[in-house]
Amino acid sequence: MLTRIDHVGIAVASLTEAIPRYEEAFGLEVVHQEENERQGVREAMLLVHSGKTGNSYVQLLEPLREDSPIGKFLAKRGPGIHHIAYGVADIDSALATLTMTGFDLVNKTPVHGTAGSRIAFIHPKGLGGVLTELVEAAEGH
Ligand code: MC0
Repeated sequence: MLTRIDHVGIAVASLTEAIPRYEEAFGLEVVHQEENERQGVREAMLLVHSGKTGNSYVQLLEPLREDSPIGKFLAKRGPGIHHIAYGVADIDSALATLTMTGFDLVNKTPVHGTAGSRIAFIHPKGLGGVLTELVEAAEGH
């Protein structure tokens, strides 16, 4: 079902401060930035690797408001790894399989993710405490 690690989502207080650290440390480049009002985030995607089954990124996430998943996470735990995201070729079929096997889905149907992707989150409690996202990337991403 999974085709790659699409991205690791990292909660930060400020993109302006975090982006140069990742650029300096690893020579990564920001290839996309976006504000996602529904998710309450401003995000930056830094390309790590391009492969046959798609790309892998570091995703830096800054909250748009305190009462958002990233805002609450920062207040509770401070900056750090917020979620892992796996690529899938067909997110509808992946969600149908997970529903059948009884996983607790945060999103029962796909919602809008970065760069036109279709995404869905699976609750951390069923996956070893790790908030997990599935990503069906848009063409060319
Ligand atoms: C909360 N918990 C986590 C967690 N966030 N555990 C692991 N990783 C995380 N990131 C745990 C808390 O410690 C707590 O555990 C329990 O979940 C409830 O926490 P809460 O603070 O009361 O939060 P809730 O229940 O209101 O929400 C948690 C939930 C939420 C995962 C359902 O954050 C959510 O819906 N996340 C999915 C959307 C999201 O994260 N959007 C931002 C990225 P205890 O043991 O104390 O009960 S958007 C994004 O990344 C997009 C744009 C993209 O990739 O394209």
